[in-house]
This record gives sequence, structure tokens and C-alpha cells, in this order.
Amino acid sequence: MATSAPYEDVERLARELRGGDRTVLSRAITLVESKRADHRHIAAALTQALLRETGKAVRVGITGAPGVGKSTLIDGLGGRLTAQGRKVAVLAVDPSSRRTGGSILADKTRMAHLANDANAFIRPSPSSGTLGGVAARTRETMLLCEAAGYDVVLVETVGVGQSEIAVADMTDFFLVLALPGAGDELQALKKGVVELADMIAVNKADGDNLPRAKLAASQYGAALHILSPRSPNWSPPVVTCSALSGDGIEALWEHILEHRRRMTASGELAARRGEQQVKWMWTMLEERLFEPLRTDRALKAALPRIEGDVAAGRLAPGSAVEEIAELLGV
Ligand SMILES: Nc1nc2c(ncn2[C@@H]2O[C@H](COP(=O)(O)OP(=O)(O)OP(=O)(O)O)[C@@H](O)[C@H]2O)c(=O)[nH]1
Ligand SMILES: [Mg+2]
Repeated sequence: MATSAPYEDVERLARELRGGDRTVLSRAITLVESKRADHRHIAAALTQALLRETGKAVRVGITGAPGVGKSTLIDGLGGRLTAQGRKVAVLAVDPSSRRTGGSILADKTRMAHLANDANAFIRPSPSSGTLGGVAARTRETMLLCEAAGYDVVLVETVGVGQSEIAVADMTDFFLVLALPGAGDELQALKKGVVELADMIAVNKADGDNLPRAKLAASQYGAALHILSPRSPNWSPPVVTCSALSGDGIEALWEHILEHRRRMTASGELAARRGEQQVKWMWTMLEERLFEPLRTDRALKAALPRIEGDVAAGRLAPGSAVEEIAELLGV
């Protein structure tokens, strides 16, 4: 790595990235994931330089409970898309620690076809940091992938905490996967997530599961009916599919393309992306402003005493804030 092109040469890195070289793409992603201030600076210059090349991909967010079949679906769908000549990037947002260590291996073995597909690029979730930070890095990675010529970006998130919202905020289409089953399945899906959904797909609709999958789909359909849709031009469909057998996967993609046609025609796609850009500006700004709170050494050293004093009633919370602000020089 020491002999590779210097990071400082943003123009060169941008040029090489446009050429679609995967090694360069990986290197650029490592740069945007870096916490070093100088890297951060170059990463910002790089995304600015690539601004015109970004935004061309179909961006799809995919969420659902652990084990629902997200990766299997992505493997199957992605494979179909690369067979049609598309270039597919697969990213993940997983701020929890359950992926650290074996993450690359886990994601790649679960996407066995795509992992060996020259037209697919799989990048696991940045492994540490706050949700805001992890998601912001993933979003920047998405932009780099677009600049490198990937025209479909699939972002997987397991949906812990607020990660679905972060993924919905960086994609054009938000797909919620659900499991077959009757009754309380609906309760298992968080209401806020259903409200974000552009489509619900009941996966594992195969074998003995098929009748239960159809039943679940009709229940979700009824539930969605009550909610007011996100867009006047789109009622989120509820479908069944089998990521394993491939049944329904083609139809799934057709819905995504139809949504895109309608959102483009109505101007909503451009509007949604514009709003997302501004939201991301704020997310990244908050990240940046909060950074010293997590990393400042003097503050770290003083915090146990300050918190102890506040807890014991010796120091008013307001005075503690003043003291902390002074320590940080803000
Ligand atoms: N029968 C059946 N099994 C499936 C289907 N899709 C996935 N599976 C199985 O379900 C298990 C979990 O699949 P994954 O694709 O790893 O699920 P995931 O949602 O990505 O899981 P996490 O990333 O851990 O949240 C695997 O054993 C798959 O083979 C399906 O359509 N039908
Ligand atoms: Mg997975």
C-alpha cells in the first residue's frame, strides 16, 4: 500500500475511479471510512470532484429481521441484474457489533454468486462508530460506487435501532422483507418501518410456507391500506417471493422500475434526493460537531468527576455543561 498513488492527488484518484477499477474503488472507500482529519478532508474533496458522476444509480434499501433472507435475495436479484449487463454494488449499514471480525466473510459467503461476479462489488458495513457515522460513510461509499460505474446500489440493513431510517434516507426505493406467518407477524414489524416501505415482500414463500406467505401478504396489504402512502403516485405493493428459488424476484424488480418511472415523471425522485442531500449535510455536520465529545482527552479525563458531581447534586447540570464547553473551547 505504501507505494500506491498518494491520496493527496484527488484529481488522479477521481480519474482512476471513473475508470471503474475495483482496487481504486476499494482504496477510495477506505479513505472515506477513515477517521483521520486529513483523510476526511480529502474524502470531501473527492466526493465534490465526483459530484457530476454520482446520482445515476437505482438505489434500493433492503431491510427485514435477522435471517429473513436479505442477503439471499440480494444475491439472486443482483445476479439477474449483472446478467442483464448492469453493474451492481452491495453495501450494508450495520452499526451493531455483531458483524465485527467475520463481517467480510459472512457477507460474502451469503452472497456466493455475487461474490464471484466481476460486475458486482460487495462492501460490508463500516464496522464501528455511531449509526450516523456508519450511515454517512455508507452513503459516501455509494457515491463512489456510482462514480465507478455501478448503476444499481443495494443497501442491506438488519434494522436495529434507527438504521432503517438512515438507509431509507439514502435510497430511492425502500424494500421491507417479511416472513410468512399469520397473526402477530404484523406486530413484529415496527410501524415506523412499514410507513417507510415502498414495497413489502413476504419472503420464503416456498414449500410448506406458501399458504402462510399468501395469508401474511394479504394481512400486510390490509394494514398498508389504512396508512396514508408516502407518495400520492405510489401505493406500496405487497408481494410474495422466494429468494431461494427465485420465484417472484423478477416481479420485484419490475415494481422497482415502475416506481422509478412514476417518481421520475412526477418530479418526486429529484425532490426526494434533494431533501436527502440536505438531511445528509446535517447528519455529517452533527457527526463532526459531536466528534470532540467522544474523542477529546481532557474531557474524557474530567468526565467521571463531572458526572459524579452532577449525580451527587454538587454540580448543577447547567454548570457542568459550561465547564465541558470551556474544556472543548466551544
Ligand atoms: N426456504 C427459504 N429459505 C430462505 C429464503 N431466503 C433465505 N433463506 C434462508 O434463510 C437463511 C438466512 O438467509 P440470509 O439471506 O442470510 O438472511 P439475512 O436477512 O441476510 O440475515 P442477516 O444478514 O443475518 O440479518 C439462510 O439459511 C437462507 O438460505 C427463501 O426464500 N426460502
Ligand atoms: Mg444478511
